[in-house]
Amino acid sequence: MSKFFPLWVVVTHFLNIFFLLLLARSGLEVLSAFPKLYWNDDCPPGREWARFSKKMYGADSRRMWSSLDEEEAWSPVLALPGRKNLGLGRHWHFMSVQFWILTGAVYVALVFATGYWHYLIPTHWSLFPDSIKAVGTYLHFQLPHKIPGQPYEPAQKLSYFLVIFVLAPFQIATGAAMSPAVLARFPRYGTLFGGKQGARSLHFLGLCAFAAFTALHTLMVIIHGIPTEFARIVLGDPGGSRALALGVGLAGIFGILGFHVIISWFSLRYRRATQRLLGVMVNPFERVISRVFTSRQHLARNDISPYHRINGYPPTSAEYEQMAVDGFADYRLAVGGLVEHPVSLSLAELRELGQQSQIVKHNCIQGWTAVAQWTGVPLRAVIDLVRPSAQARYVVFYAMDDKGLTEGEGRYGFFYGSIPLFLATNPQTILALEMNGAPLPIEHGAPVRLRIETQLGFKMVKWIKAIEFVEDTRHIGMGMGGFREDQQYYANAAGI
Ligand SMILES: Nc1nc2c(c(=O)[nH]1)N[C@H]1C(S)=C(S)[C@@H](COP(=O)(O)O)O[C@H]1N2
Ligand SMILES: [Mo]
Repeated sequence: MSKFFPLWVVVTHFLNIFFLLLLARSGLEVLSAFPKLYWNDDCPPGREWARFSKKMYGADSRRMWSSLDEEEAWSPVLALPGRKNLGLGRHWHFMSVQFWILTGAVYVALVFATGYWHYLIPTHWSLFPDSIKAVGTYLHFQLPHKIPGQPYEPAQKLSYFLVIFVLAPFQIATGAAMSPAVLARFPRYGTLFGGKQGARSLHFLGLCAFAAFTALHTLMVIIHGIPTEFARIVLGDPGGSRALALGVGLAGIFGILGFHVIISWFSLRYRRATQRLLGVMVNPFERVISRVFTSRQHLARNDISPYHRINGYPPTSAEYEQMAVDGFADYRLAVGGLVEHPVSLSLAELRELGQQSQIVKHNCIQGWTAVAQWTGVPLRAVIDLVRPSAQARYVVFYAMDDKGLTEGEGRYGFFYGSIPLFLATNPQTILALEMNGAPLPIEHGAPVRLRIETQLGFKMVKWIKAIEFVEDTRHIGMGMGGFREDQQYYANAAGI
C-alpha cells in the first residue's frame, strides 16, 4: 500500500461507488412518481421549472385528475426498481443512505485521524488560481503537475474537496429537508432551502452535480491512463501489476452492475419480499422519527396555497353520492373495536367534541406539497370518549372509496389506513371537517378526513366511514397496515 492510497481509501472509494449508484437509481424512481420540479411549495400545475413527463394537467382541467395520474413508469434500466414502484424505490434509497453516510463518516474520521486531510482540504488561497491554471493545462491537452509531496494536482484536490465536504453534506441536508416529520417539527429548517420543493429541486441538482463529477472523474482516469490509475485506486499501489489492477477494477465494476441487474429483477419480481426485507432496515428509522417529532406548524393565512392537489378519486357509490346531495345529514361515523364505549356519531355530535384549526403543509409521498387550513375534532377527544382498552395499539380508518373502480393499476378494494396510538394522540392529529373555512370539499374527503401533520399524505384517510381500535393490523386487508402499503408496497411508517 502506498501512503497516498492506503487500503481504507481503496475500500471506502469502492463502497462509495456502490452506494451512490443505488442512491442515484432509487432517487430517480422517487422522482418518477412526481416528475416535476418546483421552487415553490404551492406546486401550481404548469409552473414547474422542470418536467420529465409529457403529461400536463392544469388546475382548471375539465376532467378531474388525481396526482397519481402524474406518476410515470420509468425503465428499470434507469430507475430502481422502475415501473411505478415508488414505495420500493424509497426503501432502496433509505436503506442505501444509511450505509452511504456510515461509509462517509468512517472515511472522514480516517481522513482526519491519518493526516490525509492535507491532500484534500485547501490550506492556501493559491489553490484556486492553481486550479484554474491546471484546467487550462488540460485544455491544452497536457497533464498538470501534482502538488509537491501530494497525490493530486490542484484542480483535482479542489474538486475532491468540493465533492466530499460540500456536495455530500449538501445532499444529506436537502434530503432531510424533505421529510414531513422533520419539516413539521422544524419548519424553519425547511425554509433554509426555500421549502420542500426548493430542497427537492436542489437535491436533484445535487444528483446532477454528482453525475457531472463522475463523468469528469472517469474521463480523467482515462486520460491519465487506466491501468496506472487502476493500480492506485484498486490495488492502492501505483507500482502494482497492471494486469492485476485491470482485472480487479473490471471485476469491481461488473460486480456492481451485476448486483444492480439482480436487485432490479428481484424487486420487480418479488415486490412484497423486497418491501419486507428492506423494511427491516428502513422501518425502525421511520418509526423513531415519527415517534419523536410532533408537528409544530402554524403557518400564516397568506401561506395557504391557491390550489391544493388531490390524490385519490372520490367514492362513486350511489349511497355516497346521495349522502353528498343531502349535505351528509344522515352520515354517521362508527367508532368501535377494542374500546369500552363504542359510538356512532353524527357530524353534529362529532363537532360537539370540540374543534381546532391548523394551517399546515401537506406532503404527498409522491413529492408535491400544498398548504391549507384544516379544522376539526382532535382525535384525542374521540379517544377520550370511546376509551380504548389496554390491548388497543393501532387505530384503523375505513374509507368509502373503492379503488378498484377509480384507480386501476390492478388495485382493488376499499381504501383504509392505520396509525399507531402515539400518532393518534399527537396535538395536530384531527378528524378534519373543514378546509380553508368551508365544509370539506368532496375531493378532499367530505364529510370527514384524517390529518396527521408529521406524516405523508397517504396516511390521512379521506371519506372516513368507520374507525376501529385494534391490537394488530395483520388480519386487515393484505396485512401491511394500509391500502397503499398493501397494494403499492409503501412503508407503513411515513415520517420521511
Ligand atoms: N380514502 C382515501 N383517502 C386518501 C387517499 C385515497 O385515495 N382514498 N389518498 C391519500 C393520498 S396518497 C394523499 S396524498 C392524500 C391527498 O389528500 P388531498 O386529496 O386532500 O390532497 O389523501 C390520502 N387519503
Ligand atoms: Mo399521496
